[in-house]
Amino acid sequence: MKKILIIAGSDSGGGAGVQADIKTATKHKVFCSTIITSLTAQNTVGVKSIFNPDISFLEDQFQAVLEDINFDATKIGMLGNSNIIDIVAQFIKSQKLKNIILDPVMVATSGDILLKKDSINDLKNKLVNKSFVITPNIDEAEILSEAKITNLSDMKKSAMIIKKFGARNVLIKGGHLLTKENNKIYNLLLDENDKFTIITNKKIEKLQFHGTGCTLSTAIACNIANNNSIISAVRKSNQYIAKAIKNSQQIGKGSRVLKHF
Ligand code: PXL
Repeated sequence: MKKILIIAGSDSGGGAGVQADIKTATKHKVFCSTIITSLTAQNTVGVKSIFNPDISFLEDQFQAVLEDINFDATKIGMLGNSNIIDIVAQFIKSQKLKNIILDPVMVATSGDILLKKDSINDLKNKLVNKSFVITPNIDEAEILSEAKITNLSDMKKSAMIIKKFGARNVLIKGGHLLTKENNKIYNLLLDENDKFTIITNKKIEKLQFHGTGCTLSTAIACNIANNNSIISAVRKSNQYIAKAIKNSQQIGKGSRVLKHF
């Protein structure tokens, strides 16, 4: 059985974060251990409050899991602040964690802040260079590359800038970009051979989904753990998320949740 390590925040509502990650890994028949960086009191409408456990408890989680288990890939989601980023970067280095899938989570679908603004540079300097693939959405790509994105050509430029920070592969998710063909979403992969691949999805208008970024990055981690190439891992994960979105449901008063299984 393949094993992945998930380093991410908890979403009490169950739609995103570690809860979405575990469902995704289970559906992929991959075992996952979880290091919880942050606890959010949240539902499908929004985040009420955020509690970050002590840094020493974060270290204990890393030590407990890593002295016992070897992982085929690691997915990183919500980190919260610079202290957490530091510890994650230290453990990646000291434990030689490989196949890092970095979802640079900054803001929730509801608009709530999940990474402090002043920590973005630390994310950029300490984790992007350790990642096998980074998976920003349009807003995150704009922030990381400090460049506005209004079309596919801008997405390519932004991906090249982010790759220069040291990520081996960059996947920019185009869901938040309005294209001329309004029914299409362009996802852009810039791979380790500097080749661009565009993977399209059908745009589902006027609906908001919760947990898509978490789900996609964990699906990629599972597919990489299963020895897929980056292009194949992204394509398969894209098919998985398209189906989970197609079958999504309104379970509360806010965003729809994905059907992971
Ligand atoms: O989708 C980003 C995300 C990541 N992690 C946690 C979240 C969310 C979005 O709400 O709650 C814990």
